[in-house]
Amino acid sequence: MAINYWEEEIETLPRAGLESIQLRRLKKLVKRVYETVAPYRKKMDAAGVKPADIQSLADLAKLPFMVKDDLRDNYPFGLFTVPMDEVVRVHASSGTTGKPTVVGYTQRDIELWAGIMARALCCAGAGKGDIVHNAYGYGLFTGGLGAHYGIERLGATVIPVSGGNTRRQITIMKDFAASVLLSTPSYALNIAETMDVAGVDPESLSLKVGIFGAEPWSENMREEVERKLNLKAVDIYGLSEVMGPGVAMECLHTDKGMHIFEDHFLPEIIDPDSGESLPPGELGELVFTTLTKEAFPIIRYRTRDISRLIYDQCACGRTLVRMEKVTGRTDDMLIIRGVNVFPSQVEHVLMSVEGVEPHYQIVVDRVGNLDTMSVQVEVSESLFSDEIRKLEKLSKTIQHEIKDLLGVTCKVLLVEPKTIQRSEGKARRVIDNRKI
Ligand code: DLL
Repeated sequence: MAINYWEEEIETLPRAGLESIQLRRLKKLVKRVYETVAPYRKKMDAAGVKPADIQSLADLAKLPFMVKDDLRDNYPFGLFTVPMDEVVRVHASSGTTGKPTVVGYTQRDIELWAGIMARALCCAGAGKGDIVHNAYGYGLFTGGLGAHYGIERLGATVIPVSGGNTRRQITIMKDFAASVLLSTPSYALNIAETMDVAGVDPESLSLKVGIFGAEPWSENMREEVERKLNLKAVDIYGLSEVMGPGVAMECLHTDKGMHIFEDHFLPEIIDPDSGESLPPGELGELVFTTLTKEAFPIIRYRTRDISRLIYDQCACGRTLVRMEKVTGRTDDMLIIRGVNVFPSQVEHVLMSVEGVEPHYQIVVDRVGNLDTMSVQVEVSESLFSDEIRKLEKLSKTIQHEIKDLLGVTCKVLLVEPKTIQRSEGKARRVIDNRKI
């Protein structure tokens, strides 16, 4: 199989060359961020580190970490390094409570991202002439638009279908002879199931590869989706705070991890408890520093995703380090139908509703291939003895508020006071019955 590179020279650069590019970019970035963003300057001053202290890649460890709450504290645009009239786009993802985390892009960032996504698509063997069915959601989520610009940059044809209306998606995929499918892996399974019900034979489609990500998925799921959709399934990783989709991408020549586009995103693995850097190959929390982004660069961002870095030479010839499939997180973030949900956000909604007690439990399941979420919550004695109609109204209100804030539809079950098991330590807020 011919290997498809987007930027062969940089993707196959020996490590020494790559590291010298990384160091040059890192020094420039730290200086710029220190000079332009007060919250970074404050954090670096408190850690006693100045831009001039960064003389090697190992010096990165001297810099303070950034976490999701730093974005919340500077909501919405406080960490941008350029004036708003240079920001041409914003995206947002879930914050840990009421407010989303917001990221911004200059025109150059958007162009850079398109190029990086084109690289990622090439890893999956896609190119000009392909018809790409993009079922990632368009909107504040980075998936839809991020992939869209990359597909166009590649010179392929994009079908900007976004999520939902699965039957129509199947007709379009078939009639337009889509050769590449982009979606979350759970949505791909949902498509497969809907095809089965509708009696559509996967052989009648033209799909050759599926690029699935935005949520964890196992090797078993890969096998299932490959069989049911008659395609080769590859993994794509990314997060809004670092850019969006395309931070790392699996190639067709390995199933041992995704290549990180290291000339743009500098990875580290740390011990999530001590924050210490771990030696190559160890399992730990993934941390990223962006090296080229203008509007919203980020230094040492703790992703909370658990992975390890693989430095073996890949059969595809790319020298870029690989990250192992993400299997878990160090925090309690759930991904429900591709949407990131923090239990603290649900709590935030519940606590704003009168008569609701601070005792609740979130139950997540996978029914067929669809994630479902239900929230059980205690209501006060007086409310509970009220008429059914009032309770129904309350449960609808909660459901509506949750949908409004999180974008996820859930079932709400109001229960009598003292029915939810009390904790004897950490409350067990989430019961996740999915077997991924
Ligand atoms: O999910 C960006 C994306 C869009 C990636 C489309 C791939 C495809 P966020 O909404 O900010 O961004 O969510 C980021 O999703 O920290 C991981 O926990 C999880 N995640 C993303 N890709 C994968 C993957 C997009 N391939 C969060 N495997 C990340 C496992 C993933 N988890």
